[in-house]
Amino acid sequence: MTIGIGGAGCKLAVELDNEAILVNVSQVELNKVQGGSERILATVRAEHGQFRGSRKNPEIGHDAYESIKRELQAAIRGNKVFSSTGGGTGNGITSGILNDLAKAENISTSDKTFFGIVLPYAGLESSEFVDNTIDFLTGPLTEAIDSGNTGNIVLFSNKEKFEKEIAEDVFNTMLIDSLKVFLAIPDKNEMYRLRDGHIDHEDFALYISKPYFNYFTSFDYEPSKDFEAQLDANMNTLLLEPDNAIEAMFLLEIPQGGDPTIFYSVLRYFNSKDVTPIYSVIENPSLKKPFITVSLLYSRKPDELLEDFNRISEHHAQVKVKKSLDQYVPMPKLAVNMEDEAKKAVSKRTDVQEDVLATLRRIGKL
Ligand SMILES: Nc1nc2c(ncn2[C@@H]2O[C@H](COP(=O)(O)OP(=O)(O)OP(=O)(O)O)[C@@H](O)[C@H]2O)c(=O)[nH]1
Ligand SMILES: [Mg+2]
Repeated sequence: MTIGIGGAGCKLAVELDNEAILVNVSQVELNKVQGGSERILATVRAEHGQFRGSRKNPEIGHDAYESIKRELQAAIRGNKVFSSTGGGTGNGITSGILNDLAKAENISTSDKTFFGIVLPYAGLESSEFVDNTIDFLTGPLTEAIDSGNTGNIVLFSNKEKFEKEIAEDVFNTMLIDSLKVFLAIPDKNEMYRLRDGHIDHEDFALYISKPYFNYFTSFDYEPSKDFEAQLDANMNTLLLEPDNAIEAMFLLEIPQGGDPTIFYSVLRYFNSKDVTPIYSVIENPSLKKPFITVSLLYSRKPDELLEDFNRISEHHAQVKVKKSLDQYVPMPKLAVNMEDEAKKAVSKRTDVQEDVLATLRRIGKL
């Protein structure tokens, strides 16, 4: 099941799933969305009926969350949530969800929620959108991830939409099409002739239940060329840039009768990064060239997340983001992909013990 929250969230949710549940504080906005199934109107204290949005004020969205909290907490379990961080409704209601998740105990793998979140392009969007995003990234999002209670989080960026002047509906289709390629991995694994490895629905469900940021991309793979160079050249510009992978997954599709051993060089690349990916090599008869879909799970601390957001901003907006960045004391980067490293860090650095423990919890070692 898919749940869309606020203007952008609802439009993206129906793009993925025509049966999506739609949530807003404005009846007008809910009526405008084509498709979807149930509509949930969250209550705000309005004098003349609920026809307006949260007017870019996350406090209004957050207040409204209280009225639908129980319903929403049940609905999101094991499902996908789409939202944006710029406005008041998506930001406020999603912050409420994340705050509650951060406090929750024992959320099972199958109950974890997958989040798709749209970030504004700070270069051309309003300063309220930027400020709301900074609060969201450094507050509720980070805390929920640190609690280990979310599933994967995909950070979509509106940068390309504004820079290339793409129509909103066209851009939404681009975002969701890109996500669909990643989500198709277990179906393709099941549908096509398997040549090596395998990623079944259970493996995939486990992967997307991990509390990390998920970056994915896909491209025609040239086995004779360096994999890392191809990965760099085929960045998914619809997503925030990833950090070093903690875990990874890839699906390599080869033409009928193609050489299945070309996946070893991809495996060797990940090995050189201390990552052991799960993978599947299948034969797709409709292909002329090998095609690869890669996903990386990575972790970010609040100041690093803001830096990523800053990197996609224009100069005048960067100054603003930088001011917020300065509020964060930079901490040495922790090696989160190895238990030993993390333990070493705990014993050496008593001052950052809490951060390391949060990291350990996040990677499932505690
Ligand atoms: N990619 C994409 N971004 C959108 C879309 N609609 C709005 N946005 C972006 O989302 C942010 C604004 O959030 P909305 O989702 O419109 O706001 P909301 O959550 O409904 O909150 P309020 O309107 O303030 O009640 C801005 O960064 C917009 O550029 C959309 O259809 N696609
Ligand atoms: Mg709105």
